[in-house]
Amino acid sequence: MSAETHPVPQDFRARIGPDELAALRRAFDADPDAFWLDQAQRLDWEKAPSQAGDWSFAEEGFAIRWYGDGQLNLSVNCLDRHLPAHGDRTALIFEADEPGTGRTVTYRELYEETCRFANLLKQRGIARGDRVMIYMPMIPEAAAAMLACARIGAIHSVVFGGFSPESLAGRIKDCDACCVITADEGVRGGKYIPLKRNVDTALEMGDVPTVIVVKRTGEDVPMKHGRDIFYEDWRGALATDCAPEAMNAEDPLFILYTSGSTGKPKGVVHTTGGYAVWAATTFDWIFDCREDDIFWCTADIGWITGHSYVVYGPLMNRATSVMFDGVPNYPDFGRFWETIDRLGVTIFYTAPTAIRALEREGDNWVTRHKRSSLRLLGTVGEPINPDAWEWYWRVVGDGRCPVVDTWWQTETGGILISPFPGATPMKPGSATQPLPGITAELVDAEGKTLDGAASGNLVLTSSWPGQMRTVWGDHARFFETYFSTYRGKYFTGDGCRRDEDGYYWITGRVDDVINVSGHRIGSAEVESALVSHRKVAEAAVVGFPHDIKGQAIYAFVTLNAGEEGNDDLRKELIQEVRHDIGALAAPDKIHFTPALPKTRSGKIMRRILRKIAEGETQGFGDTSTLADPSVVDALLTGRQ
Ligand code: 6R9
Repeated sequence: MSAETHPVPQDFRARIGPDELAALRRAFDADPDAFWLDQAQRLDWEKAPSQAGDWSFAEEGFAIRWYGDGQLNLSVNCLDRHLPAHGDRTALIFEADEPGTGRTVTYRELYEETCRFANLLKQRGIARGDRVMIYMPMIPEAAAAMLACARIGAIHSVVFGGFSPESLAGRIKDCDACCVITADEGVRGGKYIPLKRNVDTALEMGDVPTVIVVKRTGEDVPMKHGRDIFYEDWRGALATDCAPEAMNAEDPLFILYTSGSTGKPKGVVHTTGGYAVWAATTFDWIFDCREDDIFWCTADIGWITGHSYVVYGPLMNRATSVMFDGVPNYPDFGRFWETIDRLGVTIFYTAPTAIRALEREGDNWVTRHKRSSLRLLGTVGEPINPDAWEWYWRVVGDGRCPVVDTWWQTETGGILISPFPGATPMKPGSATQPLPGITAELVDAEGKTLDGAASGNLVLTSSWPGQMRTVWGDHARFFETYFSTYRGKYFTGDGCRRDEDGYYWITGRVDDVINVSGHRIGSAEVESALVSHRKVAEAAVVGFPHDIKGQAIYAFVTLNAGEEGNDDLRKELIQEVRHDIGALAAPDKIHFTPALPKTRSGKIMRRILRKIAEGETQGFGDTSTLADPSVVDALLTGRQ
């Protein structure tokens, strides 16, 4: 790992410099409650909170509460409060798949669209506390749909358009949703995605009373009478005002499903007040966004990054946010940089996997575009290797834009470890230091706290406003997943090294979550898709290093007696995973093996499988606990 330090570029001036950052840290240390109440003042509250956090990590059945006696509406904070002086300011720049075919939406227009949507939801009987699924492309109506839910107090759950009907159906069932908002089709990279048809397939497994369809391409799609309506058919008759619900700070705002080590995806629940404070605060601190900035986060709203840094964080801060409905390589590998020049993007936030994929295509795609508007770059989603960091810094940013490597999770609501662009010297590959208010620790396998320079597992010892509150419908699972490994501490699932300067270097997941192109895939989910094929007896799935994706999926599969493992079956199995989960979870390698390495008690030894997937031929550690040590030799000969 490179330990070279890059100072804050000389010409980069940010609101928060080293002194301001030090003052924030001091303020937190001196009086955490006052510090957190101070941050809450960024928002407009219907009823201002008098308390900050109220939480414990140690008790089962515990609750985490922030700003418990406060009341607010998040859509008001994103929209209404900006209207008197800034209604004509651009809120969203929609950048469609075909370059130059998008449009801009002002704060007033987004407010009106949100109110129309909210009124339509109300007309369909949807009320405070109801769950609404959003399965949409990256179009302004998707942001309006999220904000409309927030306005009436409905709980949204956005599902990425790349997930299969089966996945969508599972989520609808888990949170008992009463409405799906979708589009006729999506368009990405010139390809059409049959969103409405996917919804129809999902609803065959469990119906809902209302489906609202936004027309994106105008494709003729089947509509079920009484259930399905086109938004456009109603839009003209809907009022452009809608009184906001006063929500309690701890009322749920959204559920976002994410993969863990075990079982099916969990519904991560974020509540209104704390999430809003944290998304607004971190957006302001880390992106230093000002009046004349144009902010572009390339994430899809189906992920937490899209929630916090395409929609809520930027809008609460009255920023101009780009909503990109394309891919980095369409129409060519210069798409990002061409778009940056055309829109005048000043702050650009993307994923290491995209950076690596574009770096591979050569500097020309970048340097033929000016990029002179850029002043700040960011990354998120997975560890960035120092080489890719240097390329991003040197070629994309011409060595003048700070790079903020931001570590956080669906569960954390917003960024927790990151440089402040105007204050923190950068080390390529390190997310640098925890933000003010965040208390991180490294612990060893027994839970002992490690001091100074050390490697261990990353835990957080105190709560912050953006922390998830529960797993939807399963509070015991919340406790079990995050607080039972190290009693009294939140376990992130990530390994981490801290260097002699106190910089954090996240090394990746230490649990059975595989990070493919920044997307979390649970090995258990892929295994269950594979074993649902009638020829498969057992499957074990691990990650292995991949140049572009960071990690890719390696599946070990044993077949039922008499079945033969060949390329046709490999294709069928990949199809099975695409069907059950989505293309993003498709294994890169499928390794047929007569047996899996198991302990005498029947536990699969993934440690050995990981080594084999990584291409190692020896050094498997202690294999004496294996029920049948000869399995390892058989595995080595069959490697993919
Ligand atoms: C925001 C988001 C969370 C997991 C997390 C970690 C990895 C995210 C990272 C990073 C190293 C960074 N991760 N950012 N690893 N450096 N800057 O990605 O949320 O989809 O829930 O993934 O992603 O492993 O635990 P989510």
